[in-house]
Amino acid sequence: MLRAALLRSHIRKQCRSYVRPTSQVSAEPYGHLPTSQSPITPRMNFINSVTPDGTQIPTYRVLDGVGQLLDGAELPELDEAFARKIYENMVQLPIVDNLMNNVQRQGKISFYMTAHGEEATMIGSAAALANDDEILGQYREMGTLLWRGFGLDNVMAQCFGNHQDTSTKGKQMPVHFSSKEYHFHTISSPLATQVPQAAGVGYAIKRDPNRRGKNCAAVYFGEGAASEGDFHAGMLLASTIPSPTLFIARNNGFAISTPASEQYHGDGIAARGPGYGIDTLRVDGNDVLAVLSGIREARRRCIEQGRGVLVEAMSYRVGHHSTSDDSFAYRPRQEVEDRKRIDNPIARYRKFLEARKWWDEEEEEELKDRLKKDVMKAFKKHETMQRHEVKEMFEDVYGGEMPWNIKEQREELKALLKKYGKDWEPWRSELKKHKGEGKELLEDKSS
Ligand SMILES: Cc1ncc(C[n+]2csc(CCOP(=O)(O)OP(=O)(O)O)c2C)c(N)n1
Ligand SMILES: [Mg+2]
Repeated sequence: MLRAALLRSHIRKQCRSYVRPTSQVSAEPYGHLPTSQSPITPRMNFINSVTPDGTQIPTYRVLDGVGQLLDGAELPELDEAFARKIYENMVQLPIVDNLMNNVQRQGKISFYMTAHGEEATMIGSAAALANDDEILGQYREMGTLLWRGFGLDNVMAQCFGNHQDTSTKGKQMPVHFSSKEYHFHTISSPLATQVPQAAGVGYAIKRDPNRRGKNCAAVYFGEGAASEGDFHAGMLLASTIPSPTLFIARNNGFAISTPASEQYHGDGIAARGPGYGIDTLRVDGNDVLAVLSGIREARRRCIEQGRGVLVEAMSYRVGHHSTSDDSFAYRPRQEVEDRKRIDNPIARYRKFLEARKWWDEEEEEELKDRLKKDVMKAFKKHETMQRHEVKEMFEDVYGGEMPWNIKEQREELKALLKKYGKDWEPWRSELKKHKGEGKELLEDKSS
């Protein structure tokens, strides 16, 4: 009884402290609620990025479909040598891609992915970044590495996984590059894992007095990957713990067979930036000068404000998703043929260069000839090159000392090599492909 009375008295006191006499209530109809600066309004106003009249976030463009400057557009700062370097890199990409695609078809490598249709997005963005900005790619961004001077030898060595693959030592699938030297973080196939990691890398840059205000972390991801929770985790992280993280969404219209229209109902990926308080721009990903200008400005903001910026580059994936895909099973061949012609990123930029007398037909032929020869030469050199020593398989799986389970696997393979290595033909021929032919593992006394 006593406890119930005490409780009633406690509740009465609490109520008195909350409920004010009406004379003390403010007559101010507007103002702000304590946790927001949102203005008060008597009108009920639902907002959406999908508007009744279909208005969408505009797409920034500099060149029209035939390479002429758009009315009111400003050219990015660009001298002839730089403009030509951009073009040469754009032309190189499909030459490498076509060859490697065929090489995969011949069974010489296990897998390949092209950047067909996204040459302007890749090269324009790479050209806008500093070469020591950190890149966290999804898998289609080989062009950014080539821009930085990674070179065809390294590309071939990685794709063939041979003993010159210093990038991933034959441990990764083709095109899953990694390079400390070129500030390119290791590609991992699980989608969007690179996005929160990039916000972390951006934060690390911000904490480093030698890099703060100088570099950013640039993360590439597809519009499909942006459906992953990791995309939102990364955006939120860069928004609440600000860091110079440049989010580059490559909206190429497809996530394998799923069209972008089935990935989101809102206005693309760009519509999500303002939700995180992140400066956002949508660019024409087929217009290399728009990408160059857009990413340059995004990078400037990133570094100056120490905050995340989002750029959505709109393009069309002209190639199949990868060599494991046949896209004509889910999209009309004619659509692809049309998109190859309309707004073609390379042809459009070439027209711009020709109009300025920075390029001509003769140079075009000379360039294509040279690039094809270079690519073939690198391919021939690496095609038959031996792979890493078998022993290498167990090295560098983790940092530091080799853990017991890896040691156990190494011993198991040693035992199998002793048993079958010399006597069973499939093993004999497989071992010949490796430097040392497995002998180094048998001789290894480290365990
Ligand atoms: C977490 C996860 N789910 C599914 C996959 C299989 N997968 C690989 S690539 C891909 C499509 C990604 O599309 P997008 O992000 O738009 O990039 P794009 O290939 O168009 O460049 C899918 C579903 C995966 N690798 N990881
Ligand atoms: Mg996509």
